[in-house]
Amino acid sequence: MPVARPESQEPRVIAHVDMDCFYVQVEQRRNPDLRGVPTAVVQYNSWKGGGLIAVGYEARKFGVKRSMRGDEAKRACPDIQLVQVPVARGKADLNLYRSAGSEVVAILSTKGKCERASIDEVYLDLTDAAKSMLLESPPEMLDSIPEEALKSHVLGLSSDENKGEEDVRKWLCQPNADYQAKLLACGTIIVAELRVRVLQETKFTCSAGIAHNKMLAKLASPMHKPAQQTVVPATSVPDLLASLPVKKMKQLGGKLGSSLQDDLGVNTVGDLLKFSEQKLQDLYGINTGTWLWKIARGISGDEVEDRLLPKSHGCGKTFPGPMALKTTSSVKQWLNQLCEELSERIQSDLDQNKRVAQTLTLHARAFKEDEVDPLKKFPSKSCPLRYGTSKIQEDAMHLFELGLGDFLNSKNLGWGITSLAVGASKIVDIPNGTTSILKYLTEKRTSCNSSDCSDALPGEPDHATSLICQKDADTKSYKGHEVPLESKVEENPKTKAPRESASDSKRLSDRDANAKGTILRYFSGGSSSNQSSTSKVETTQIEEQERISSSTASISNSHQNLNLNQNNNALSENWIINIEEIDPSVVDELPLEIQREIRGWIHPSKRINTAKRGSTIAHYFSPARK
Ligand code: TTP
Ligand code: CA
Ligand code: CA
Repeated sequence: MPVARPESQEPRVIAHVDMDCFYVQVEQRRNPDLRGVPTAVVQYNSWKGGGLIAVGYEARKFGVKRSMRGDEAKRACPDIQLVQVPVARGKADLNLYRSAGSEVVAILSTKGKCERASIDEVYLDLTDAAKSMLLESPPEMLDSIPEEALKSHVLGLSSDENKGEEDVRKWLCQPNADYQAKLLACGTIIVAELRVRVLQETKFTCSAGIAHNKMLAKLASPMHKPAQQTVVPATSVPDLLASLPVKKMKQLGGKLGSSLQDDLGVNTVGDLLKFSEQKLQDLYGINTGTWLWKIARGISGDEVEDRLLPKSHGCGKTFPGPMALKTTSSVKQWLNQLCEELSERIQSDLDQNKRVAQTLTLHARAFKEDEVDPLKKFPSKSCPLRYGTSKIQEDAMHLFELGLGDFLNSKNLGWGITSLAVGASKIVDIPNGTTSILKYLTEKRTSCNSSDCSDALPGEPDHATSLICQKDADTKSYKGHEVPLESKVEENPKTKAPRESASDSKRLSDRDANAKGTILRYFSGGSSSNQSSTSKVETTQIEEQERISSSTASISNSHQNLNLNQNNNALSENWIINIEEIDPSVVDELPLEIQREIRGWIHPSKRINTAKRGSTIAHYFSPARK
């Protein structure tokens, strides 16, 4: 259930930055012939041309949407170029996109606290940068306001096309504005400059929302896409929320939002203003009641976390229709592939960032030839993570067998697996200065006693302690693990922004950037000379369409801690997954049906309605309300 965090007394400036049609832009940078050409990226499973996972803006003009398959997209836009996601080990390999996202994060994180919220988006806390700018070079003192800042959409300003930039200039430089508004004006300029830098250094465009808190910034960033930014002055918040459907608000997409609509007749977030805090608390409990009362007023205390690296790693694969896995040997074969990738990723996280993952989790979707309980879910299972591919493979298979045993309830029934995923979570930093992981573990081990162990497991564990306790609890322990024992510790990973592919990203020449003027012009330009070139993707592989189960999560999302272990067994005893530890940024990488289940736990509303994802929130705000 949502909880209102105490909001800061000091005004803050927060930005939410989201890349435009991200995978398409990455492919267009790789192959410049695709620039300006209608393009989409398709899934690896290519039944009917493959499901579209990213659609470029040129293709959107033809009505191409993410919900389509390649064949349908070709009918809507015959010239569309379909690029298949890179493939490794028989499944999509997203490393290219992850690295491209890291390049952007490396630039954005130079101006303030930066939280990587997904593969293509971040939150920035620009409060300090805005304060410095206000002291040193406030907008009214600047020789010239950057053109990109003048292109901002400021909610509440008149939408007269001809006077747009002039109005924004006046808003940015208003001498009588209060301190909060002045900081927001500085934030607007800082974000515009960052977006220009991102374009120059990576060739990617992005869109942004700038506001006084995360909630409002996130609502604003998709309002003017692609390659534009939207600002929410405090005075515009009531109008913005008055017309925002409750279901569009984070955490109101599920049962809570339905109850507001059905039981209270609340259709927009602004409609909540009719109810007192007391009334909302009586109806929904103290925490949720207060949270609802606050969001109706645009108040949110959520902080931008200082996090450039993911909180967990995951990889998975779907086996739709006739491809379902029906033998343990076929499951083992695929689990081995998934574990190999997971192992590589946690190993590289260890090598590059000096971070250790502590929990291994197995998720699966399954069916069985049992009419009695057809809706029963395959239980997710977790255990301590042991480094080394073969150990991860062995443990994942063991978890699968445990899950299958529970799923079948000891009955000898036929079964099939339609998706499999493995995850590594509870990732902790190895302290600075540690030169040997083995030494670190040994030192910690001596300070651990049995009472630490039992205390650490159920709640929010002391990570360092629980790492050892878990190893002790696991009879196989870390002895002989394949973590490189002498890891070099160079610097704090938090300050070490990954920039893997920066070298590939030749700088956009000044001539290009200047000629285009603003980012938007750069984006909408581009050659169309290559429209007739052939599709880059083979679409012959026929597969049954993935069926996404809409059934509810097997584990109630009302519990903060999801005890994924219902049985007493050696490996998964007492293992608890905290939903806070599932990184939303990696959920995209899991099979769709598992994504849906996990999203149900994290944010009941997130991406439930993918059919409308191509549209912006902007159309909910009529011009009169601006
Ligand atoms: P989004 O930010 O949702 O979309 P987008 O960047 O393609 O387009 P927009 O300009 O509207 O923001 O997702 C980022 C990337 O994540 C997207 O390019 C592809 C990937 N993705 C999936 O693989 N599956 C999904 O269901 C979604 C929503 C995204
Ligand atoms: Ca995006
Ligand atoms: Ca996004």
